[in-house]
Amino acid sequence: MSVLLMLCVPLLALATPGRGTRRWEPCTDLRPLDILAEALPPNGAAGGIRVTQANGVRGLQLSAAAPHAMSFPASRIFFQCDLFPEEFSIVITLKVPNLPPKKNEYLFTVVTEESDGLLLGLRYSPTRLHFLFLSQDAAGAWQTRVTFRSPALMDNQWHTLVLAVSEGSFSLTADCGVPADIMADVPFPATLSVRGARFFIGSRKRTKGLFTGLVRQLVLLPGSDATPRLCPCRSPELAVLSVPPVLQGPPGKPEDNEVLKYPYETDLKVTLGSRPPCTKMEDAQFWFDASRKGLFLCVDSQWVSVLAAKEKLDYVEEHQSLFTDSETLGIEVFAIPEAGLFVAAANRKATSAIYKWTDGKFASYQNIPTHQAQSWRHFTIGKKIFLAVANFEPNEKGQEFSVIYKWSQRKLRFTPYQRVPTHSARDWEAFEMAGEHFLAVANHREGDNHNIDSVIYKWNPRTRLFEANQTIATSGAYDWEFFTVGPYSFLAVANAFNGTSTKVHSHLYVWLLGSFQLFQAFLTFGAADWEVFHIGERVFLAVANSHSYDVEMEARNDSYVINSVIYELNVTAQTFVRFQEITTCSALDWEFFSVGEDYFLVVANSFDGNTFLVNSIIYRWQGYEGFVAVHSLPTFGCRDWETFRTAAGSYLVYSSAKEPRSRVLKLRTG
Ligand SMILES: [Ca+2]
Ligand SMILES: [Ca+2]
Ligand SMILES: [Ca+2]
Repeated sequence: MSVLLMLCVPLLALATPGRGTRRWEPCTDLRPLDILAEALPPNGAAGGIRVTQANGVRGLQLSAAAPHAMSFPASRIFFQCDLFPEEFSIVITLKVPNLPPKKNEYLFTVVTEESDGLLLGLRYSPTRLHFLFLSQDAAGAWQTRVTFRSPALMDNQWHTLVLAVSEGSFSLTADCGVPADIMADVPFPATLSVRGARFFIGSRKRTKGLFTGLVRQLVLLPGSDATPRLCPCRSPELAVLSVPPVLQGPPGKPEDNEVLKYPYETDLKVTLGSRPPCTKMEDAQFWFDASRKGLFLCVDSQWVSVLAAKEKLDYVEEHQSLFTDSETLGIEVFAIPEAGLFVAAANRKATSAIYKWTDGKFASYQNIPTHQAQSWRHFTIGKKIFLAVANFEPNEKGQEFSVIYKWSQRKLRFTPYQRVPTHSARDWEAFEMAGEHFLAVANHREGDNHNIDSVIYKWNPRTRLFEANQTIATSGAYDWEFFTVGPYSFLAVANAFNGTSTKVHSHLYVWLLGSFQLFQAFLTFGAADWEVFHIGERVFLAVANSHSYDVEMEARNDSYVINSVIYELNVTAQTFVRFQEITTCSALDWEFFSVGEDYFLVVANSFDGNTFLVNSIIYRWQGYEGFVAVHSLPTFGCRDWETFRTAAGSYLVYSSAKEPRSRVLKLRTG
């Protein structure tokens, strides 16, 4: 692989599954996969599964259930292909029974349906913990066993174990303690197929070896070690990566699951109202904070949140999971008079989709063939309504172009209007100056060359087509942003990469004497987005820095966690000056919005160097203090934020470049 491509991979990992680059295709989602939740029968149809409470914490008691009751086909989570990840971790929270020393019980297994062969599994005995897997060599298939001396689990308490596997290295951590590491002669196989296999929770498909304790958490995290996500932790024996809702909720609300009714082991004490005392007396008691929809557990004289996910939805609430055909890069929300409100999603695969707001949700409206679409831009010229897509890849015939679509009043659909030759287009910006209409395209690269021209097109009212008007040299251009200040028109470009470094200047141009001329240069780091906004008389320009990389420097793991910068226009000095720096995790978008009299910025944090599961942050304008973080939202490969308003309220929507699901969030106001 050329040096150039190696450089491109980290930078473009999220936004561009680029051609020619080596790409690892995971078979599953790369986020924590809640195996326990997956196995729970949706309607509690299977008998014998009981939710039981022990030491004030809920778990599942499976020993009265048939092994099949807690199983599901592997294909449900291995939906892309069927290879078990070579590197992964398993998190399990359990309360083990008192067993005689030689008795063994299965915590979980993956078993082939046909031959009943065990592909992998975890087996517990009072003295040992065995991780079993099938390995193959020239001589045939072998069951391999990696054995840990059992951590002291038989104390009638809950414990959380993390087993992290990476080829020949196996590591077991109990309650965030010191890990026990084993280097095995036989590595975990790189190509363990789970085709036609099932996951069994608490069994090996048979009644023999059924787990008779309680299990509260069982999560598979493909691709990485979960320990740094869980530890350190205030109550490490209950460290949470993902726990099924039925084991979280406040009592009396068994999540509409009629069959899962529970004979409680102990009385569950839940206090309502404002923060009650939490001392030794209240240990292991719950407090349900109705105003914040949070459930807290009194542990060691401190209230510990046990419903963290819901508690975070205080500021915004999830409104819709918008499942898309493939991962989504840019999104564009727009309204068409008399037709309604729409969102256009730029999808990674062969088609992109437009959704219409129908009965308070986005519903599928139109599919449009695109070529690794990066973004959409809606604009109007007189009564004409357009939507332009930036295509990153050539079509099947090798022709590379982006397309402007026009809304047909007759068909109530967008139809192709004009093709424009582009080079790995990232973004379109539409704007109007003195009654004339312009479109600027961000050409990212041509082949391996990132230092190419981006083009500004002008609408010719006579031919009714866009024609090239000016070219501007750019370096891995990612985004254009147009704005005006008084009589002046500005156009900013985000330059992301020059072939050797992401540390390049992004430029701001001003319209003078019939063309855009350089106004100011900003040093940026893999700049992916410019966002302009006004607060009162003040004008701000925020850049999203996605990656710090230089061919001269070693690629450092933390180079995604860098500062993005907000600049403010100093009118006297006629220049933008640094106003505030905010640490971001491979930021790809800023979105400014206001609610009532408050101003907000939300950032799309996409990657921290290890995982795409990072929090995106909402900042509130606090005048003198600048922007202050007020809310963090767990997002996965977050790519683009948009805001919109309907009669029912204000919403945020964000796309994920890593899973085929965008999310619509409703802002809680008042
Ligand atoms: Ca733009
Ligand atoms: Ca933006
Ligand atoms: Ca945006």
